[in-house]
Amino acid sequence: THSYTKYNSWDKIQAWISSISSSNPDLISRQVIGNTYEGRPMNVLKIGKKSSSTKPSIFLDCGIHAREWISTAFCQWFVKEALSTYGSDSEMTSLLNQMDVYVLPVFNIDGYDFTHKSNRMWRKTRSRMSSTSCIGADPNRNWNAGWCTAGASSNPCSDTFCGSSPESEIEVKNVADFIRRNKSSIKAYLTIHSYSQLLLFPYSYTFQLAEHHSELMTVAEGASEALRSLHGTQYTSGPGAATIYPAAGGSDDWAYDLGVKYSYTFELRDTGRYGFLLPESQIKPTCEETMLAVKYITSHVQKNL
Ligand code: 0X9
Ligand code: ZN
Ligand code: ZN
Repeated sequence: THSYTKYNSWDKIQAWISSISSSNPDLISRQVIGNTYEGRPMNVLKIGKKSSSTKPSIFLDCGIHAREWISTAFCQWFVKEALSTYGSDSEMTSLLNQMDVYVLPVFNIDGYDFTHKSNRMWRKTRSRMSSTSCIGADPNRNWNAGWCTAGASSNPCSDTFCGSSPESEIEVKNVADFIRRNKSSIKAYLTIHSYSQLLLFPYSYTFQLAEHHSELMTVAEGASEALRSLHGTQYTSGPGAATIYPAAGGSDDWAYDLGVKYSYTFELRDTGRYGFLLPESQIKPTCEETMLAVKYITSHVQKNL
């Protein structure tokens, strides 16, 4: 059975997606944006008070990288918190009244399933190419943003393989199409990874500063401060290239260059003691503190609509 304080298998998450959407028709609607390489449906949950007109929105995804299980846990936590605090928490109520939040609970479903069944440390998609026996591409090197020019590999056997072309991975194509389709409403793009305790923003494909660098930095520092206030967890904020490493073809840079100004990549706990194998006992504190940072960003976005 599904639990917010456990790392749920894809089968459990899929059942959870169905049941939570049908139990909360006033606040959640869902849509399939396409299937994964292996044919699993990619569900996006739209969370927000129903409205006759299109609301401004935020796109949140988890699980781009298969082994980053705390990321996937966070999207489920976010949905639960949104539903359970709407109407009592003023920030959440205001957010969901004014905006919709699109949540993609698991981006790389095939990879995530593979980490549960075969190889816990798998990172990439599970796509096949006729030219090689190596499997998958890095779904955070496959976007059309300086594609494969830095911090990515053209070797299909590498963990950072950029793919045969931008959006060669069907999961990336499905999400990119969705964001392009809803571009006029999407005001923020938030993507959750682990680990290193960082709050990153563009650019990662170049060391050049983004046009909105100072605002993005100020908001990131405010969000990190909010996060730290709960359990003392320290985050570092900054542009990806200078803060973690140059790496082209990432979703945050792509969304930003499309025109989504508030584009952030979270790298959740920890700093390496457990790394990707973060114990389940840390799901609750990690998700609680991350909620504060996400809400800090969404409040700033709302103020600047
Ligand atoms: O390398 C990545 O894709 C991310 N780190 S991870 O350890 N989760 O793999 C960082 C992504 C930062 N943004 C871009 N490189 N665009
Ligand atoms: Zn990652
Ligand atoms: Zn706590």
